[in-house]
Amino acid sequence: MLARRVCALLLLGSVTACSSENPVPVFGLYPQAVTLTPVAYTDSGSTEELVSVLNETYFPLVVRNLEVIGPGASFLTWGTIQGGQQTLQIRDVLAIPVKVRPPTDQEVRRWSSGTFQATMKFEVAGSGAIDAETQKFDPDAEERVQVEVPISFSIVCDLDQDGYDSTRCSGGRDCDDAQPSTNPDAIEYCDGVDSDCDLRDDLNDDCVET
Ligand SMILES: [Ca+2]
Ligand SMILES: [Ca+2]
Ligand SMILES: [Ca+2]
Repeated sequence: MLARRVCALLLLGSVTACSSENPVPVFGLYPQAVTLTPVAYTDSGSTEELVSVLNETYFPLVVRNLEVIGPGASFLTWGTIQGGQQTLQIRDVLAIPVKVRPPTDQEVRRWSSGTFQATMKFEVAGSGAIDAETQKFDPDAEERVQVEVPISFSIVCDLDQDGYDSTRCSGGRDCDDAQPSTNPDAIEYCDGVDSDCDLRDDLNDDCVET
């Protein structure tokens, strides 16, 4: 009975389908997956993205139990919910920012280029519902849904895109990651720099005239 009446009145939003077996509050969630801008080892962090919850129902919703988990979570910063939970009145929006934080020097030495995943999780609860049969508001009716928003981002250790990671990153062999003509497999031209990253300069490395 409870399942049917809640389902009947929450079919406004876009996130989760409602069935008689699994009634849930339905609301607007934007975006439903987040891809953050790539972060280089020299960056100060990624561009902030927002995960927004819009209350499209006819009654207040509560958002709570926010957490970010997964292998990439330690690189992320995100907005918190003041007091642990927030009530969204009708048409209210809760916007939760998320971004990749600036790396520490120690982390940069452990990084190599790669893609990381994390998941933002929170609960949305309907704090009341209108009975489909009686058309009366029932403040005691509460239905909950667990929301999971996938988050992905890349850490880039090859800024000049010559195929070799910077020596600042884990296992990196590119001694000048701003110059694609300098890398471990480059020709040692007589140009005044250690072109092939073997720590020998032109004079001591049989350089080739350009
Ligand atoms: Ca490189
Ligand atoms: Ca050279
Ligand atoms: Ca050299």
